[in-house]
Amino acid sequence: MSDLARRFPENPLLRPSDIRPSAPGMQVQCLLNPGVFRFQKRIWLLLRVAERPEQKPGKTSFPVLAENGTVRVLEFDNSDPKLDLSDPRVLRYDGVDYLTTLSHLRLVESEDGLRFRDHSRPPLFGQGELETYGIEDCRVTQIGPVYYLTFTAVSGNGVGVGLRSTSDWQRMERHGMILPPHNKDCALFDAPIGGLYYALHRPSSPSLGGNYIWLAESPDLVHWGNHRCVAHSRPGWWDHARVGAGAAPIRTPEGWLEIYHGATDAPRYCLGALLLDLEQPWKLLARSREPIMEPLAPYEQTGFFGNVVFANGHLVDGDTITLYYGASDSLVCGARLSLAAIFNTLH
Ligand code: MAN
Repeated sequence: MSDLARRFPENPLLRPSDIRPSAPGMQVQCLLNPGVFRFQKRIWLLLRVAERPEQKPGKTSFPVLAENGTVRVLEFDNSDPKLDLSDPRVLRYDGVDYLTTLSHLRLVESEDGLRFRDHSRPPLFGQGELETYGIEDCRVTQIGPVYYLTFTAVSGNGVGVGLRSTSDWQRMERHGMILPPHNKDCALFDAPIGGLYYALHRPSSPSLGGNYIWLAESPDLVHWGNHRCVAHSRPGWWDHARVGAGAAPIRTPEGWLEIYHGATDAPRYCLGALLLDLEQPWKLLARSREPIMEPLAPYEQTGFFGNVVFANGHLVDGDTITLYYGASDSLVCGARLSLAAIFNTLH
Protein backbone atom coordinates (compact mmCIF):
# COMPACT_ATOMS: atom_id res chain seq x y z
CA MET A 1 0.00 0.00 0.00
CA SER A 2 1.16 3.52 -0.66
CA ASP A 3 -0.10 7.10 -0.70
CA LEU A 4 1.00 10.38 -2.29
CA ALA A 5 3.33 11.42 0.56
CA ARG A 6 7.09 11.03 0.21
CA ARG A 7 8.09 10.70 3.85
CA PHE A 8 11.47 12.03 4.96
CA PRO A 9 13.90 9.11 5.46
CA GLU A 10 15.06 11.05 8.56
CA ASN A 11 11.64 10.63 10.27
CA PRO A 12 10.87 11.19 13.04
CA LEU A 13 12.40 14.68 12.93
CA LEU A 14 11.57 15.39 16.57
CA ARG A 15 10.57 13.17 19.47
CA PRO A 16 9.62 14.03 23.07
CA SER A 17 13.17 13.40 24.35
CA ASP A 18 14.46 16.20 22.07
CA ILE A 19 12.60 18.88 24.03
CA ARG A 20 13.28 20.09 27.57
CA PRO A 21 10.25 19.90 29.87
CA SER A 22 8.83 23.30 30.82
CA ALA A 23 9.33 22.72 34.57
CA PRO A 24 11.11 20.31 36.94
CA GLY A 25 9.02 17.19 37.58
CA MET A 26 7.27 17.39 34.18
CA GLN A 27 7.80 14.92 31.35
CA VAL A 28 7.21 15.61 27.67
CA GLN A 29 4.77 12.88 26.71
CA CYS A 30 3.95 13.88 23.12
CA LEU A 31 5.36 16.24 20.52
CA LEU A 32 2.88 16.85 17.78
CA ASN A 33 0.92 18.94 15.27
CA PRO A 34 3.26 21.88 14.57
CA GLY A 35 2.36 25.20 12.98
CA VAL A 36 4.95 26.04 10.28
CA PHE A 37 6.28 29.35 8.95
CA ARG A 38 9.29 31.12 7.48
CA PHE A 39 10.86 33.95 9.45
CA GLN A 40 14.29 35.61 9.07
CA LYS A 41 15.18 33.19 6.24
CA ARG A 42 14.71 30.13 8.43
CA ILE A 43 12.04 27.46 8.83
CA TRP A 44 10.23 27.47 12.15
CA LEU A 45 7.90 24.99 13.79
CA LEU A 46 5.55 25.95 16.59
CA LEU A 47 5.28 22.58 18.28
CA ARG A 48 2.53 21.33 20.53
CA VAL A 49 4.30 20.00 23.63
CA ALA A 50 2.05 17.79 25.77
CA GLU A 51 3.32 17.21 29.30
CA ARG A 52 2.39 15.39 32.46
CA PRO A 53 4.21 14.46 35.67
CA GLU A 54 6.07 11.17 35.93
CA GLN A 55 3.33 8.59 36.64
CA LYS A 56 3.39 6.66 39.93
CA PRO A 57 2.31 2.99 39.88
CA GLY A 58 -1.43 2.63 40.40
CA LYS A 59 -2.08 6.38 40.06
CA THR A 60 -2.98 8.77 37.26
CA SER A 61 -1.87 12.37 37.57
CA PHE A 62 -2.07 15.31 35.20
CA PRO A 63 -1.47 19.07 35.35
CA VAL A 64 -3.99 21.88 34.97
CA LEU A 65 -3.25 25.61 34.91
CA ALA A 66 -4.73 27.95 37.45
CA GLU A 67 -5.99 31.28 36.12
CA ASN A 68 -2.89 32.98 37.55
CA GLY A 69 -0.64 30.67 35.50
CA THR A 70 0.53 28.32 38.27
CA VAL A 71 0.40 24.59 37.60
CA ARG A 72 -1.71 22.35 39.84
CA VAL A 73 -1.34 18.56 39.65
CA LEU A 74 -4.46 16.41 40.14
CA GLU A 75 -3.96 12.77 41.12
CA PHE A 76 -6.46 9.89 41.12
CA ASP A 77 -6.27 6.26 42.15
CA ASN A 78 -6.59 3.96 39.11
CA SER A 79 -8.88 1.62 41.05
CA ASP A 80 -11.34 4.44 41.83
CA PRO A 81 -14.62 3.43 40.12
CA LYS A 82 -15.36 7.10 39.37
CA LEU A 83 -12.29 7.23 37.06
CA ASP A 84 -12.69 6.50 33.33
CA LEU A 85 -9.35 5.94 31.56
CA SER A 86 -10.66 4.43 28.32
CA ASP A 87 -9.14 7.18 26.08
CA PRO A 88 -5.39 7.94 26.55
CA ARG A 89 -6.04 11.62 25.63
CA VAL A 90 -9.02 12.46 27.81
CA LEU A 91 -10.10 11.28 31.25
CA ARG A 92 -13.34 11.58 33.11
CA TYR A 93 -13.62 11.64 36.90
CA ASP A 94 -16.99 11.74 38.59
CA GLY A 95 -18.62 13.12 35.45
CA VAL A 96 -16.01 15.90 34.88
CA ASP A 97 -13.76 15.78 31.79
CA TYR A 98 -10.02 16.53 31.90
CA LEU A 99 -7.09 16.05 29.52
CA THR A 100 -4.40 13.52 30.48
CA THR A 101 -1.69 15.98 29.35
CA LEU A 102 -1.31 19.77 29.42
CA SER A 103 -0.14 21.31 26.13
CA HIS A 104 1.82 24.45 25.43
CA LEU A 105 3.51 25.71 22.25
CA ARG A 106 7.27 25.80 21.67
CA LEU A 107 9.36 27.30 18.85
CA VAL A 108 12.13 25.39 17.11
CA GLU A 109 14.04 26.62 14.06
CA SER A 110 16.09 25.15 11.23
CA GLU A 111 18.13 26.13 8.21
CA ASP A 112 17.61 22.93 6.22
CA GLY A 113 14.10 21.97 7.36
CA LEU A 114 15.43 18.69 8.79
CA ARG A 115 17.49 19.50 11.87
CA PHE A 116 15.60 21.71 14.31
CA ARG A 117 17.03 23.51 17.35
CA ASP A 118 15.09 24.13 20.54
CA HIS A 119 14.97 27.90 20.55
CA SER A 120 15.53 30.26 23.43
CA ARG A 121 12.43 32.30 22.63
CA PRO A 122 9.86 31.93 25.40
CA PRO A 123 7.27 29.14 25.06
CA LEU A 124 3.59 30.06 24.74
CA PHE A 125 1.42 28.85 27.60
CA GLY A 126 -2.30 28.91 28.18
CA GLN A 127 -3.44 32.03 30.05
CA GLY A 128 -6.68 32.78 31.81
CA GLU A 129 -9.88 30.89 32.47
CA LEU A 130 -10.42 29.68 28.87
CA GLU A 131 -7.00 27.98 28.57
CA THR A 132 -6.56 26.14 31.89
CA TYR A 133 -6.24 22.74 30.12
CA GLY A 134 -3.73 24.19 27.65
CA ILE A 135 -3.34 25.40 24.08
CA GLU A 136 -2.93 23.04 21.10
CA ASP A 137 -2.49 22.53 17.35
CA CYS A 138 -1.57 26.07 16.31
CA ARG A 139 -2.02 27.25 12.73
CA VAL A 140 0.32 30.12 11.79
CA THR A 141 -0.87 32.37 8.94
CA GLN A 142 1.18 35.30 7.73
CA ILE A 143 -0.86 38.27 6.49
CA GLY A 144 1.49 41.08 5.42
CA PRO A 145 4.12 41.52 8.15
CA VAL A 146 1.96 39.97 10.89
CA TYR A 147 1.81 36.30 11.91
CA TYR A 148 -1.60 35.21 13.23
CA LEU A 149 -1.81 32.19 15.52
CA THR A 150 -5.10 30.30 15.71
CA PHE A 151 -5.06 27.48 18.24
CA THR A 152 -7.29 25.21 20.27
CA ALA A 153 -7.95 26.72 23.71
CA VAL A 154 -9.07 24.08 26.21
CA SER A 155 -10.57 24.44 29.69
CA GLY A 156 -13.39 23.06 31.81
CA ASN A 157 -15.56 25.55 29.89
CA GLY A 158 -14.98 23.63 26.66
CA VAL A 159 -12.81 23.61 23.54
CA GLY A 160 -12.67 26.81 21.45
CA VAL A 161 -10.38 28.81 19.13
CA GLY A 162 -7.95 31.40 20.49
CA LEU A 163 -6.08 34.07 18.50
CA ARG A 164 -2.71 35.71 19.17
CA SER A 165 -0.54 37.74 16.80
CA THR A 166 3.06 38.86 16.49
CA SER A 167 5.43 40.55 14.03
CA ASP A 168 8.74 39.70 15.69
CA TRP A 169 8.05 36.47 17.67
CA GLN A 170 9.06 38.35 20.82
CA ARG A 171 6.01 40.44 21.63
CA MET A 172 2.72 38.60 21.36
CA GLU A 173 -0.70 40.25 21.32
CA ARG A 174 -3.64 38.27 22.70
CA HIS A 175 -7.03 38.67 21.02
CA GLY A 176 -9.02 36.28 23.22
CA MET A 177 -11.34 33.50 22.06
CA ILE A 178 -12.59 34.18 18.53
CA LEU A 179 -14.82 31.10 18.17
CA PRO A 180 -16.51 29.65 21.28
CA PRO A 181 -16.98 25.94 22.18
CA HIS A 182 -17.19 23.52 20.67
CA ASN A 183 -14.82 24.61 17.92
CA LYS A 184 -11.27 23.87 16.74
CA ASP A 185 -9.20 23.39 13.53
CA CYS A 186 -9.33 27.08 12.56
CA ALA A 187 -7.25 28.07 9.50
CA LEU A 188 -7.10 31.71 8.38
CA PHE A 189 -6.79 32.52 4.67
CA ASP A 190 -3.54 34.44 4.08
CA ALA A 191 -5.19 37.21 2.04
CA PRO A 192 -8.53 39.02 2.20
CA ILE A 193 -11.14 38.28 -0.50
CA GLY A 194 -13.38 41.18 -1.56
CA GLY A 195 -12.18 43.22 1.42
CA LEU A 196 -13.01 40.59 4.08
CA TYR A 197 -10.91 38.05 5.97
CA TYR A 198 -11.92 34.39 5.81
CA ALA A 199 -11.35 31.40 8.07
CA LEU A 200 -12.15 27.71 7.95
CA HIS A 201 -13.25 26.30 11.29
CA ARG A 202 -14.81 23.18 12.76
CA PRO A 203 -17.72 23.49 15.16
CA SER A 204 -19.12 20.21 16.50
CA SER A 205 -22.77 19.52 16.99
CA PRO A 206 -23.37 16.55 19.30
CA SER A 207 -27.09 15.95 18.66
CA LEU A 208 -28.03 16.96 15.12
CA GLY A 209 -25.26 17.56 12.58
CA GLY A 210 -21.68 16.48 13.23
CA ASN A 211 -18.04 17.52 12.87
CA TYR A 212 -18.01 19.54 9.64
CA ILE A 213 -15.79 22.22 8.07
CA TRP A 214 -17.33 25.70 8.06
CA LEU A 215 -16.31 29.06 6.62
CA ALA A 216 -16.65 32.44 8.37
CA GLU A 217 -15.84 36.01 7.39
CA SER A 218 -14.56 38.98 9.36
CA PRO A 219 -13.68 42.65 8.89
CA ASP A 220 -10.87 42.54 11.48
CA LEU A 221 -9.87 38.85 12.17
CA VAL A 222 -11.46 39.07 15.65
CA HIS A 223 -15.22 39.30 14.99
CA TRP A 224 -16.50 36.45 12.84
CA GLY A 225 -19.90 36.02 11.16
CA ASN A 226 -21.81 34.88 8.07
CA HIS A 227 -20.97 31.26 8.94
CA ARG A 228 -21.49 28.71 6.20
CA CYS A 229 -20.94 24.96 6.14
CA VAL A 230 -18.61 23.93 3.31
CA ALA A 231 -17.80 20.23 3.81
CA HIS A 232 -19.51 17.41 5.69
CA SER A 233 -18.03 14.14 6.82
CA ARG A 234 -19.08 11.44 4.31
CA PRO A 235 -20.94 8.32 5.48
CA GLY A 236 -19.12 5.14 4.48
CA TRP A 237 -15.91 6.99 3.52
CA TRP A 238 -12.45 7.35 5.11
CA ASP A 239 -13.62 10.72 6.52
CA HIS A 240 -17.02 9.55 7.82
CA ALA A 241 -16.70 10.56 11.49
CA ARG A 242 -15.03 13.97 11.43
CA VAL A 243 -13.28 16.43 9.15
CA GLY A 244 -11.22 19.51 10.04
CA ALA A 245 -9.06 22.05 8.21
CA GLY A 246 -5.26 21.93 8.31
CA ALA A 247 -3.14 25.03 7.63
CA ALA A 248 -3.95 28.16 5.61
CA PRO A 249 -5.53 27.30 2.24
CA ILE A 250 -3.09 27.39 -0.69
CA ARG A 251 -4.01 29.82 -3.46
CA THR A 252 -3.79 28.14 -6.89
CA PRO A 253 -5.13 29.29 -10.29
CA GLU A 254 -7.95 26.72 -9.93
CA GLY A 255 -9.04 27.70 -6.43
CA TRP A 256 -8.05 27.58 -2.75
CA LEU A 257 -6.63 24.14 -2.02
CA GLU A 258 -7.06 22.99 1.57
CA ILE A 259 -5.39 19.93 3.05
CA TYR A 260 -7.72 18.62 5.73
CA HIS A 261 -7.89 15.67 8.11
CA GLY A 262 -10.66 13.14 8.07
CA ALA A 263 -11.23 10.32 10.55
CA THR A 264 -13.26 7.18 10.93
CA ASP A 265 -14.90 6.11 14.21
CA ALA A 266 -12.03 3.68 14.88
CA PRO A 267 -10.50 6.35 14.89
CA ARG A 268 -8.06 6.42 11.99
CA TYR A 269 -6.89 9.89 10.87
CA CYS A 270 -5.94 10.46 7.21
CA LEU A 271 -5.35 13.58 5.10
CA GLY A 272 -7.30 14.65 2.04
CA ALA A 273 -7.75 17.81 -0.01
CA LEU A 274 -10.61 20.03 -1.03
CA LEU A 275 -10.84 22.91 -3.46
CA LEU A 276 -12.78 26.14 -2.82
CA ASP A 277 -13.73 28.84 -5.33
CA LEU A 278 -11.20 31.70 -5.47
CA GLU A 279 -13.75 34.53 -5.24
CA GLN A 280 -16.57 32.72 -3.44
CA PRO A 281 -14.72 30.42 -1.02
CA TRP A 282 -17.97 29.03 0.41
CA LYS A 283 -18.35 27.09 -2.87
CA LEU A 284 -16.80 23.63 -2.72
CA LEU A 285 -15.51 22.78 -6.21
CA ALA A 286 -13.92 19.37 -5.65
CA ARG A 287 -12.67 16.97 -3.00
CA SER A 288 -10.33 13.99 -2.91
CA ARG A 289 -12.02 10.65 -3.18
CA GLU A 290 -9.11 8.74 -1.64
CA PRO A 291 -6.87 10.05 1.14
CA ILE A 292 -3.66 11.73 -0.04
CA MET A 293 -1.90 10.45 3.08
CA GLU A 294 -2.73 7.59 5.45
CA PRO A 295 -1.08 6.24 8.59
CA LEU A 296 1.09 3.64 6.84
CA ALA A 297 4.54 3.98 8.43
CA PRO A 298 5.07 2.04 11.70
CA TYR A 299 5.57 5.33 13.63
CA GLU A 300 2.18 6.53 12.34
CA GLN A 301 0.43 3.34 13.41
CA THR A 302 1.76 2.90 16.94
CA GLY A 303 2.34 5.52 19.61
CA PHE A 304 0.50 7.50 22.28
CA PHE A 305 -2.59 7.43 20.04
CA GLY A 306 -1.98 5.21 17.00
CA ASN A 307 -3.20 5.38 13.40
CA VAL A 308 -2.92 9.14 13.15
CA VAL A 309 -1.41 11.48 10.58
CA PHE A 310 -2.44 15.06 11.42
CA ALA A 311 -1.15 18.22 9.73
CA ASN A 312 -1.74 21.87 10.56
CA GLY A 313 1.39 23.34 8.97
CA HIS A 314 3.19 23.28 5.63
CA LEU A 315 5.47 25.19 3.27
CA VAL A 316 4.76 25.57 -0.45
CA ASP A 317 7.53 25.87 -3.05
CA GLY A 318 6.26 25.66 -6.63
CA ASP A 319 4.67 22.23 -7.05
CA THR A 320 6.04 20.91 -3.74
CA ILE A 321 4.20 20.98 -0.43
CA THR A 322 6.38 20.15 2.55
CA LEU A 323 4.17 18.96 5.37
CA TYR A 324 5.32 18.83 8.96
CA TYR A 325 2.89 16.54 10.69
CA GLY A 326 2.10 14.75 13.90
CA ALA A 327 2.45 10.94 13.77
CA SER A 328 0.47 8.86 16.29
CA ASP A 329 -0.02 12.01 18.41
CA SER A 330 3.60 11.34 19.54
CA LEU A 331 6.23 12.55 17.07
CA VAL A 332 6.88 15.28 14.52
CA CYS A 333 7.65 14.04 11.01
CA GLY A 334 8.04 15.48 7.51
CA ALA A 335 6.77 14.53 4.06
CA ARG A 336 6.59 16.06 0.59
CA LEU A 337 3.62 15.98 -1.75
CA SER A 338 3.20 17.23 -5.29
CA LEU A 339 0.39 19.76 -5.83
CA ALA A 340 -0.27 18.30 -9.30
CA ALA A 341 -0.60 14.80 -7.82
CA ILE A 342 -3.08 16.12 -5.22
CA PHE A 343 -5.12 17.78 -8.00
CA ASN A 344 -5.36 14.38 -9.74
CA THR A 345 -7.25 13.00 -6.69
CA LEU A 346 -9.91 15.74 -6.84
CA HIS A 347 -13.36 14.98 -8.23
C1 MAN B 1 -9.23 15.49 21.47
C2 MAN B 1 -7.81 15.19 21.05
C3 MAN B 1 -6.84 15.60 22.13
C4 MAN B 1 -7.07 17.03 22.53
C5 MAN B 1 -8.53 17.26 22.93
C6 MAN B 1 -8.83 18.72 23.18
O1 MAN B 1 -9.59 14.66 22.50
O2 MAN B 1 -7.51 15.87 19.89
O3 MAN B 1 -5.50 15.46 21.69
O4 MAN B 1 -6.24 17.34 23.62
O5 MAN B 1 -9.36 16.84 21.87
O6 MAN B 1 -8.62 19.51 22.06
